[in-house]
Amino acid sequence: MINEKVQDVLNAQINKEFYSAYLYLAMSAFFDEIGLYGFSNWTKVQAREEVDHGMILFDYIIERDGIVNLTQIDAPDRAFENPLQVFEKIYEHEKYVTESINCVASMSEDECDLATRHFINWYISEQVEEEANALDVIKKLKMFGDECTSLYHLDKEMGERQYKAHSYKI
Ligand code: OFO
Repeated sequence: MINEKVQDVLNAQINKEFYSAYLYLAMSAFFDEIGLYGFSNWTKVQAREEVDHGMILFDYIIERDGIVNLTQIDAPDRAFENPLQVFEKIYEHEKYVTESINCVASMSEDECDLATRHFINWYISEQVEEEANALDVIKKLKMFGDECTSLYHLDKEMGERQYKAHSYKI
């Protein structure tokens, strides 16, 4: 049986992961609108990964004989301007998600729920990667400035990202 306070933060985290999927999908639509189809692919693949993140939490709560509580997902802000601004938003968002995951880790420690503390390590590592990915694109975009050829090549590279289902078994 899962600790109730831990269950609450895990349920809140499910909502944040599905919101992340919504946010990345909105970004993908924006990139399609401006003709950056590689960036659109990258953010669409990321949206699918975010759904996986939510589903892993969902399955974990069930496995621990807990109660899944799905709550309303907010509409994402669609005020996108250009690739750099979008990736800065991604970086800020992922830092927020990292903080939220850290809160799940400390709550599970406080409540002596060591299974969840162990489970959440996968998310802690995943967040290091998510922040690093966003930062990597930001650095490139800043370096390119208004240089269209480099942006064109980066768009091609972003188009190669492929979805791989994420799974986790404690
Ligand atoms: Fe689920 O990591 Fe991004 O938001």
